[in-house]
Amino acid sequence: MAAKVQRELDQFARDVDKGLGSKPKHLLPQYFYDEEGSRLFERICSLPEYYLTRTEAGILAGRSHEIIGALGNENAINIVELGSGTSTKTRILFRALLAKDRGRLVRYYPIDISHTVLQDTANMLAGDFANLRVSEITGDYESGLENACGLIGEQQKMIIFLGSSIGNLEHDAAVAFLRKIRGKLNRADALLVGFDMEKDADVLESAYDDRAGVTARFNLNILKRINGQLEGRFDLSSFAHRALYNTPSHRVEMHLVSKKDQSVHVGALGKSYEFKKGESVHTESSYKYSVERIESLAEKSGLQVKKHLLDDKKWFDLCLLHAP
Ligand code: AVI
Repeated sequence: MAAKVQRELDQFARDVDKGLGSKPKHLLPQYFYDEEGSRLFERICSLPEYYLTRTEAGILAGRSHEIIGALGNENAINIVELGSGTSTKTRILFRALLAKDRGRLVRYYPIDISHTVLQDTANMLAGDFANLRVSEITGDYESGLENACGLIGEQQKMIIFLGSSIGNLEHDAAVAFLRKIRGKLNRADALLVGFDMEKDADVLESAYDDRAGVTARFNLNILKRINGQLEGRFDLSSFAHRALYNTPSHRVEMHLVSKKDQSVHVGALGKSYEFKKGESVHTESSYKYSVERIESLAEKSGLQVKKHLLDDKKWFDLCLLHAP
């Protein structure tokens, strides 16, 4: 375990050095999620401006029969969730699955990198749903998927990837990721992916720059993490959070903008990094989709869209896919 922690820390150090040494500077969004970052992200999900979570939950609640319909009438159903976190939205699906046919058994394989969150969630779910069997899998998406599919064998399954997490992947990475999933899907299986749709720049930008400043703290937390884990000397008050919708690239970008000329030392790297006043560090891209671009992404990944489940405003698509 100690060796694993050290390996992760070394990788963090290499990624920070590479990102801050690049032009333009960047940091990888995966590093938002330490304990504090994960807590802040949970808060973001219930902010009035961050419509994504409640819109997706609304689709799950209102269209659950169509989602369940993709699974046929098996007595036992396998659900694999990538990046399950606290499984809050997935509960909506369980309620529908287990209420519709009380004799049914659902086997749930939540995959997440946080072992503690997984265990707490698994215990709570097992207490709340009698016919739910939870086999939690700690790990990254790839190894987790491999494990879950090994346990499920040839039985029918649905793989779910909610929350518009696909939007944090660049196009080629999204194709590669979906191709990996495609390789695990049999004919009767289904894939459910949450895509955030393109909309007014104002709506998008306030979703990533809320009035209470929670997203700003979430963004700045990456510098706090460098301070805590890599002996960084970032003064958080001399960087500003910025969110903008890059229309031609179809993505919301988050940046940290230096408020002054400054040099910041990172002890673990034995180096200082220079920032010009107004210079920005790109910390996250959140891609927004259209129905056409979802279909083209599916096609490039060897998948086919079975159904687009959109809310009334067409702000979010919970897309059902399968392997043709
Ligand atoms: C996790 N991911 C889908 C979120 C998003 O909307 O891109 C992360 C996030 N960043 C700022 N707010 C939320």
